[in-house]
Amino acid sequence: MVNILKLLTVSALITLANVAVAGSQTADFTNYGRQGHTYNQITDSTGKVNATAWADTGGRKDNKIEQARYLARYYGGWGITNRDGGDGHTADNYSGGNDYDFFLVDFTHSVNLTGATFGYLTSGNLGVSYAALDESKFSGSLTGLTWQQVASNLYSTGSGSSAITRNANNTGYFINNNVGSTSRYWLIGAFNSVFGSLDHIKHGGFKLETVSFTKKLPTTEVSEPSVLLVFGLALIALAGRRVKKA
Ligand SMILES: [Ca+2]
Ligand SMILES: [Ca+2]
Repeated sequence: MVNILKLLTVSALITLANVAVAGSQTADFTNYGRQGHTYNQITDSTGKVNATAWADTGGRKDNKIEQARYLARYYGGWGITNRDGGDGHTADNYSGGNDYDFFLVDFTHSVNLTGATFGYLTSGNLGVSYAALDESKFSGSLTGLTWQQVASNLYSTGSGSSAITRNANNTGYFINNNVGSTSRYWLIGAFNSVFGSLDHIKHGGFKLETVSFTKKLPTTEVSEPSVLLVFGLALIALAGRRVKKA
């Protein structure tokens, strides 16, 4: 009986822990593709979240967005090389004509983007910008738009910029506490002030490893009745144990 009680108590605690983090998920891109090879689109480890790359390298003023030349996986994660000459490997905002390299992440259902991790960062204080695209207006392609248009409420339901917290070994992460919007389509890229300004942020770039998100509607992987059931069984076991002792 004591063993059953322990088992049920542990089960109840694990169940509670699952409920507490239910809905928080991570799209991990680190195992997709081959290091050093180039791609137009990448997919996370679940096969459900896709990402493409974009930059403002088009148009006469070099301000119109078009798909980047390629995505490539490096030791520190995924980088973007845009269509302007001399652009660096990172998703950046300073090389190759100071264009802004962005990942467009397609989640297949509406989510709230809650953060991202980066396996490589350039030096200095860096920022990341992000936007939830309006599902009812966004066609699936950014071609021909400007970042200003994307940031406006014509295409975005919410956007912002955050400083990247730097870890050891040039890695880092950001946590998004600003945008409550949900969308199937999220942009995440090198800091661009049209999405929200930041103090003391220098130009730079990153290589992306994962993005974190929560589903639009809270989904509990373990339903509430089953939590009650496990607790109920634990209580019955406890009661049984006390009766035996008495
Ligand atoms: Ca780049
Ligand atoms: Ca440009």
